[in-house]
Amino acid sequence: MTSGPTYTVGLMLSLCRYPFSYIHVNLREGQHKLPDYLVKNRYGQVPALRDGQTYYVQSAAILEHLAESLGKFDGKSAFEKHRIREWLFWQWDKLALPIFRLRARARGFRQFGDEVRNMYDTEAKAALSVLEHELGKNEWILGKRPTIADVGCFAVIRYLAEANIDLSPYPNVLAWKKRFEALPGFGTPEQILPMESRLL
Ligand SMILES: N[C@@H](CCC(=O)N[C@@H](CS)C(=O)NCC(=O)O)C(=O)O
Repeated sequence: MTSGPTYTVGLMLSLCRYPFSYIHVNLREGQHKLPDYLVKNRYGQVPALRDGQTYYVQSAAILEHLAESLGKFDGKSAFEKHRIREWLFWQWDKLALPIFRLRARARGFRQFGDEVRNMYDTEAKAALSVLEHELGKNEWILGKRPTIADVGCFAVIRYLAEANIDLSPYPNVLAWKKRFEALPGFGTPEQILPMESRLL
């Protein structure tokens, strides 16, 4: 099973046409909790991005780092950068959490009862309604062009089916998803994350 946060980073690099090496960390074997990995990511999670001598962690923070250093999908003003950050915080708080939890349950990685499942389902649909409303105003989250706010949200929406959530009641989100998938450099998790190490 691919990691959604890791896909976020791989997708961004792919959209930026920036070649990267990929080292697979096997979560089932607990490699992410071993001392040599914790040096890279103190939170004991994937992904970790090495750029020069520095390891960057937390996918939303990595998106900001890449947007700034590669000069792509970034905000063009301090205000736009602020708006993007708002969306990235919201995306983790309201969108990613319920969807990734439902996906993990469906794939057998987490166990919880129907009451909790229904709670996450309601939360996920409430977040989708927010996105649906915003995407009714513009083609992209911030307006006329895609930014890392779209990349962050897309990398979650991509996994909706695995969370057993139907996107058809959200036509604006569906249209935006199709626009996103047509961007140059786009790839699915399976295309971008090889699940085995690939060095440049
Ligand atoms: N907020 C983190 C979430 C990362 C995350 O949840 N990674 C999962 C894999 S999809 C993980 O490493 N889980 C193992 C754990 O948390 O112990 C990010 O965006 O990088």
